[in-house]
Amino acid sequence: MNTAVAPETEAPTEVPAATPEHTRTGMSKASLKQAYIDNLFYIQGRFREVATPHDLYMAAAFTVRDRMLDRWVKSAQVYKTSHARTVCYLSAEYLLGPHLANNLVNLGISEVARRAGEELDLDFEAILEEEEEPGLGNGGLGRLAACYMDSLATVQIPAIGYGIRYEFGIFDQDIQNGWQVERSDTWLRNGNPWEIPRPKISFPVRYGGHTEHSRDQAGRSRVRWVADMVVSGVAFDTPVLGYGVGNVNLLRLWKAEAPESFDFQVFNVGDYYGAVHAKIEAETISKVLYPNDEPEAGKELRLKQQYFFVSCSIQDMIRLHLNTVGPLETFHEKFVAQLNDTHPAIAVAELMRLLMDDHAMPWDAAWDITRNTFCYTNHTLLPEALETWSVALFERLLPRHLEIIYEINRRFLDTVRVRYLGDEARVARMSLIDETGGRRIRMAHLAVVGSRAVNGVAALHSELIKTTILKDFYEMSPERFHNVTNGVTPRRFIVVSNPRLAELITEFCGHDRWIRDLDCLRDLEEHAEDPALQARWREVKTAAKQDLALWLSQHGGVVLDPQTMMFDIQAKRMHEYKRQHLNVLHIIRVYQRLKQNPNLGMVPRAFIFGGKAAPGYYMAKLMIKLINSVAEVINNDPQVNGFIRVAFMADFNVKNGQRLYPAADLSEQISLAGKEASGTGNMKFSMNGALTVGTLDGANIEIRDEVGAENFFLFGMTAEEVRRKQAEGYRPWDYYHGDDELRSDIDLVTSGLFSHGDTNLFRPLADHLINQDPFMVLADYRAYLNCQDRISEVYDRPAEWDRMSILNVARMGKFSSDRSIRDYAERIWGIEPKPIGI
Ligand code: NBG
Repeated sequence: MNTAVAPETEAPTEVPAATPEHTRTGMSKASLKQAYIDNLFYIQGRFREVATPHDLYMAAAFTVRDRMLDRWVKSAQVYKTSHARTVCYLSAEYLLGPHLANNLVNLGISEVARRAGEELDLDFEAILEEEEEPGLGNGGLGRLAACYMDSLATVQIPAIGYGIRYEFGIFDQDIQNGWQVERSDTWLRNGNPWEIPRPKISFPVRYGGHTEHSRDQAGRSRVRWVADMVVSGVAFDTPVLGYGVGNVNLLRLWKAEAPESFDFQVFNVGDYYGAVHAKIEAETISKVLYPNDEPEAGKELRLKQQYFFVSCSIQDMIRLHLNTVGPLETFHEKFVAQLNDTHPAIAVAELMRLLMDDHAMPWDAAWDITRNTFCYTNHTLLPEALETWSVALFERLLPRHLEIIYEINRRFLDTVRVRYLGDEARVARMSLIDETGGRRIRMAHLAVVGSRAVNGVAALHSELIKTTILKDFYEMSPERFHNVTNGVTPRRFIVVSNPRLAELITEFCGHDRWIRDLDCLRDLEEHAEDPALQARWREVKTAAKQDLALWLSQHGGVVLDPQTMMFDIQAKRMHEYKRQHLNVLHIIRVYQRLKQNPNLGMVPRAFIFGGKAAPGYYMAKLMIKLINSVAEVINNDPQVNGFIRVAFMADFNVKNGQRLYPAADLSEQISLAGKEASGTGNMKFSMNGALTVGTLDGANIEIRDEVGAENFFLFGMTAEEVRRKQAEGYRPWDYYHGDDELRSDIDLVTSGLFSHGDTNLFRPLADHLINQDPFMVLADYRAYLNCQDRISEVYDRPAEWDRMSILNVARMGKFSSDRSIRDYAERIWGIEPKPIGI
């Protein structure tokens, strides 16, 4: 139920307000102009004449933020006085993307602000470009958290997002000589106008030391943790406004600081540098985001980070609860805490510790509350991504938590033994401690045992969880397992990034109605065959392709023809399971065909890539080099470059993603079936009218179900076929020798053609494919090529392509993150919307 009014329709007009507006809250053009000039002067301390582009941006940001604060305070008041049940989203990552344009849309003042800007003679686009995005996440998981924050506010669910205020987010990627080069991301260097520091909201977080067990006067056993390091977590708050509503939720990120600026005891005996060192060590904790896909070594700091933000967040929740409704016995009625993957799983032990050690609650009562507070989302089946921590490290860093985990495990395994008499193999499999090899704590098991609900992120993935990694747990309590298919926010990924498409859709789907209820896109369906709509649809796509082509030519120098070329895009993290190399093999095949037959009539294509590789992931970095090397040869070969070109967009992030999604004709979603938990880029592309070439993996399956099999280019093995082939013993060698074209494509990679004669450079990649090929590129190669040929044929029939593209958009309603959040709220959290009007 949405009680709010449509923001753009109700947006303030230029009619003077009946009562004088406050410059900090007024929504008329006049108020916005005045506010902007005031902010430039009183906050940035600048006259217009000497203002830098950054000053101009800051003034715009503060003008928008002021208008959010008004609603924020109101939301907080309503939530507090009504004792609203609240969801706390615990996530180590938030890949937020730029705030300004999104907040303008959600406030409903994009247009009036643009006009105000024009009258002040400001370059609106340049101001938007000036914003440095907070890249506090690696990829899909972090971006999902950001989409969910937007939707929580929009569907009016009281929520707090808790995380870490990394000083350095995901690294910036440069391409030098075809290789990825990482640069540190200094996103805070010019200040962050969207956050409000809360120095008084701070909590101690302890590490190391030992525990002391005793009995209190009542004879109850008590534990005291004597730590040997304490840091302080300080809150930095960012308001998150919903679309067209008064609800503003809170994103609270923690920064690590030394508890006091000097340790005077140390200082007094003269160890000044030692004292400063302790401060530096404390601040290191929230310094930098860890890239994923990194080898395990030396990740002590990562565990420190996880515990740091979890401890601050749980202490904060307890404080909030005691300040309002109290008593702690009803904690789980006030809060539900969603664990975004296992990164915050230590929360289970931390809540137990706080309830028992600090608040003297007995085990059973504490466990009841804990078990009823947490829910866990799994985001991957890849074994190397399932977190475990060595017991030795835990013992050193979190000795009290290790005791609690042992006790949780002891009690849990007792129930397993009672249920499955004599099945010790099962007990070993389900244990929170992996005893094979060095002893390690299985964080996924901790998360499952400590949660009331467990979910995967797409239908297939949720099924696979039940039959593979969490099979034993599913057998024991099937009622706790759910699926919530991921979604993405249409505000950022259509309205902000593709305004032309948004305008066109609005003509057919009701003024702004579709932006809050994406199912309304269905109204497009009946017009899918209409040549007039198709023509306009094509114009919108071509204009977006022109924008991208222009941007790419200015940033990297590749020239693409948006009029004649199909834009075929694969943009996501670089990973072997995502199979960017399968895409490259197709490019090489087309290249060879063109070389053999220069008069080959073919649909011209621009192959566009974007994506970062983890700094320590050699094979992924080699794939980037290969793409750029193939690009160099093809783009400089006049025999083929009229038909095909290859571009690698450096530094794929949210901002750059917003340039790609609108411009794609074809979206590459070609992971090996069973490996991509969901994918969310697949949704962003499709929502912007790209057709998908994809495997039956993750959310691709559901996208295909929604848009119709005839509007989706499917190829490749199913997850079940993959499983069977692996069980039979997969031999990539046979494919290599059994297919002349495949062999010649792989051989070309190592021929030296793409590496200035160096036949060794790409050898590891080719050898790995021929001998191991863990992600079965060779097994799917032929099917992929055939599918690509079909795609070219259809692209040659514009009316057909346009119809399919319109139908893709029309049927994407399910993939709004608003739907995902409603699913969580109804089926998992049991939380009602708390509407706040404007
Ligand atoms: C990723 C999956 C994606 C999925 C996102 C969001 C991790 C651990 N998992 O397929 O690989 O879309 O999570 O759920 O980053």
